[in-house]
Amino acid sequence: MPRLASLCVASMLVAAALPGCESPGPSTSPANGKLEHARPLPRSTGDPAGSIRLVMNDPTGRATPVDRCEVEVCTSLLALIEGAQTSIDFAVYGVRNQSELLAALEAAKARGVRVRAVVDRDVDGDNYYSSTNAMAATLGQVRDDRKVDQALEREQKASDRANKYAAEPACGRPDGFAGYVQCLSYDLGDRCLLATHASREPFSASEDDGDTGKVFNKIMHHKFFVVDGRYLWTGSTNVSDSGTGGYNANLVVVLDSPTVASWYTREFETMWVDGKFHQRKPESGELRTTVGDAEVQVLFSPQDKAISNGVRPLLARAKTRIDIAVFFLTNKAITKDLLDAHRRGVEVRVILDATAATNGYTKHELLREVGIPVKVDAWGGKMHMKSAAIDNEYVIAGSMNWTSAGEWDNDENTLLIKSPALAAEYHQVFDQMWAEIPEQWATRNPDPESRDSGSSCTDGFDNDYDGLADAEDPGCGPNPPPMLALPPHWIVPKDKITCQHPPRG
Ligand SMILES: [Ca+2]
Ligand SMILES: [Ca+2]
Ligand SMILES: [Ca+2]
Repeated sequence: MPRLASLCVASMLVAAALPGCESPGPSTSPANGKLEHARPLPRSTGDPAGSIRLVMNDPTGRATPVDRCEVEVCTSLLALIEGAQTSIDFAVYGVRNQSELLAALEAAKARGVRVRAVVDRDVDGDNYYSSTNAMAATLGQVRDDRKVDQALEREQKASDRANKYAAEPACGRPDGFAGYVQCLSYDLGDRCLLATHASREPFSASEDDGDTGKVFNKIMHHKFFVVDGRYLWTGSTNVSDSGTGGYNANLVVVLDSPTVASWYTREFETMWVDGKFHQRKPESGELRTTVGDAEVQVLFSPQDKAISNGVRPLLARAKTRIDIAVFFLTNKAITKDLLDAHRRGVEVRVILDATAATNGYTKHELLREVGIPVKVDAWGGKMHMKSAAIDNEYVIAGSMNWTSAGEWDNDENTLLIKSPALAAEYHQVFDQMWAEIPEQWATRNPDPESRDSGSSCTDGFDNDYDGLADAEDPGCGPNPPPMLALPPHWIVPKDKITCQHPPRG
């Protein structure tokens, strides 16, 4: 069987015709041209007796990542694992130094609970987090996306995608930035906001999810657990010393809902049983239900296009306020939605991660330029919430960074929750975090590994991913270097019907 499987993968073009080989992609229905899901959805009329809880971790005052399970983003998960009776299915990016959770999973398995897991691997089989291999060895039944990554890498090499990034940009390349150039133009009514964004390094092709792109890796980036087919723990929190350990700002959603749990089981089995990840997954169809007093919609990435079909329509409809707490703010279309919301009088606020605020594609300075308040976090950990609340009515939560990779490539889940009670809770925690970040970081950007950023010089962690941690990082030295400039933007009067860059040269 392994030999046949590798033959199937190796000969993508003829695989569908070989006996015993599955078609490499999802099937297409001739009737409507849409991708059919291999796994039917169970019928449901909603879960009026169900419940949803938000847990938000404010990292203020935490000194280092820890191998302990003491904050609620972790204890909420530990309780579910300890209470499991029949099954635990979980999909996580990886695992690092969370021995209490791992011991609880082992104990569940030992008492007869069926434990199955999915993790990320790159084309070389490596995982970002150091304890992932130990967990896989201990639990068994752990599968990953490596084969699909390898197949997608071959396809990408065969395509002309590389040429796109080598091509000369339509606008001027900013000095000192070697990467793919975005020529950005936004309509401000009587004026135009123009920008040329690019990464410093030549090979960061676009809005990356933090991976350097050295090894091909589409990321299995979920962080969810389904317990006994009824309880769901999900959100932005990685199972790591900085995630469930409590060092980063994260958000967890805990549901008691057989309906929503069944959608996540279906997504899990698409990966674990069918071996489909990323572009191989079929569309989910409409996933909406009621859980208690809340209305819940779920979109899985990449098949459900969660930014275009989920996040953006909510931002476009916002009437009074939008509070966003995210890691990356690089998405061009979301930036347009926020500029438009500001123009129609919506109060928009953003809290952004300090490392992501140094990214050549970050859009937060564009928002500041028109008067949208953006604060950059100044604690040692990351702003990792990937979330928002809108109009005291909606909460957006999940694993997805609001980036192209989050929408189009990675395996992710996004929940849109209509619940005035939960939205009020979110706005309140947001207010608190907002007040805790010093006012100077509403106009300037803190160095993420320096005395600007809380415990970053003593946390044992390389906060800005430059290979140098704590005292080794120049930001923590006696003469910290100035922050590198971001690519330029400027405002011009609008003299045409639409805003556009002047022709080059
Ligand atoms: Ca992968
Ligand atoms: Ca560093
Ligand atoms: Ca550090």
